[in-house]
Amino acid sequence: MDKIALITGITGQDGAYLAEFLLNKGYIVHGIKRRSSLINTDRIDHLYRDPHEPDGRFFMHYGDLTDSTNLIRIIQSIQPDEIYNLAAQSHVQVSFETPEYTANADAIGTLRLLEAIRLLGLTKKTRFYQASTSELYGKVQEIPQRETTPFYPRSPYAAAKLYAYWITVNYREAYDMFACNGILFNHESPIRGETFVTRKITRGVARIKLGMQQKLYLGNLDAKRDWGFAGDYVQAMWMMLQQEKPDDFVIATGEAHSVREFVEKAMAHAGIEIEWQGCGVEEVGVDRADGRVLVEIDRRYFRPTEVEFLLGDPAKAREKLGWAPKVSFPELVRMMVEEDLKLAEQELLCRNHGYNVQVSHD
Ligand code: NDP
Ligand code: GDR
Repeated sequence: MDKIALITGITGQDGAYLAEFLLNKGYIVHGIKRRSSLINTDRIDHLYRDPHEPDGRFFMHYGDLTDSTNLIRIIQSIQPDEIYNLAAQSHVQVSFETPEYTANADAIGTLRLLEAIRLLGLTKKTRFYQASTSELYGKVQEIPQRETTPFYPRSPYAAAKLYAYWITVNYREAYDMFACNGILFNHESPIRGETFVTRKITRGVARIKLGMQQKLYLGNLDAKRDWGFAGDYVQAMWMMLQQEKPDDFVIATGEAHSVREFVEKAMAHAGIEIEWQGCGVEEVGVDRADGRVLVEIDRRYFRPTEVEFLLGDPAKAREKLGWAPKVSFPELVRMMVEEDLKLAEQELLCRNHGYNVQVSHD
């Protein structure tokens, strides 16, 4: 019998990569998507087949992590072998503006899924993956961060994910469930949400290069992150659920770079060399060739409490799962810039023919 997986957050970056990965492994994949006034399935449309065709292996269900009865009904009808809980209000800065909703979806949403598994008598059948995060480490306690590093969340998002982390551990211990936390460090791709810093930069660089945008406005350039490629990271999620025993794993590259370095590399891939002038919020990134200001600081993008430095130690994942990242930092930046250059060219073409393309204002 083919395995059945349920992915929450299937319309997001990781959901799209994971769905493709599992379909290629022969799984039947079900996903939960939210109702929205505009179509929100761009990232997975290429996987979707007309439901009228026979032998469908990919199914979508309307649902929401804030709606218990909906989750229970979906899980009851699917009887999944594996659930990947990727759905979340995943933007750290937005969580300061919507803390209650973030807690509801990210913390209690996880509890709702675990309870659904328990209520439906699926604790022995259904394996559970929780999308935990390096944001749990927050204020630096130890470098690099590993599974044993103490947590110190620095945002409503991270505090909600802390609850989700521990409730997953608790259900594993209390009910003997196969439930795992993947403590994933930042992972990016050409389909990364446009308001996360990497994609904002690569998209901005591409548009500056093609003369469609003057400047890039950013916040803290000195924050450091351990950035990997999302395609590599979804494989680790699956590997965790194939182990003999459930456990928690850090997934990271073991290499950290600053936002500033990301900007420099992305610009360089587009053939622009920048130098930094001034300091603090007055600092600017200037095109060496013609002195144009291409990067400016905007206070709006500073967070009330910042996470300055995340660097993961993936040794346990390497040893126990046999997992290692394949895409390096320069390859990741290049891949994202190249894809955004292609998109910007398409957008320019549309614009020149009188069509408007939707853009983010963050
Ligand atoms: P995205 O923001 O790209 O995707 C989030 C997904 O969750 C979307 O499909 C979104 O739907 C859905 N969603 C949001 N709220 C709800 C809700 N209330 N009910 C149902 N679905 C909802 O995130 P990523 O793919 O980048 O991340 C996946 C998970 O991994 C998240 O939980 C994130 O917090 C976590 N994580 C991500 C890391 C990263 O670097 N990417 C690192 C560590 C953890 P819609 O499309 O309709 O908005
Ligand atoms: P993060 O990702 O908060 O690490 O959460 P994000 O890309 O939003 O920020 C990374 C760092 O860049 C700094 N920064 C900016 N960030 C944004 N978004 N926009 C800016 O203009 C900007 N300028 C500087 C930030 O201050 C921060 O230090 C991501 C999400 O995917 C979470 O869901 C996930 O849990 C963690 O990664 C691991």
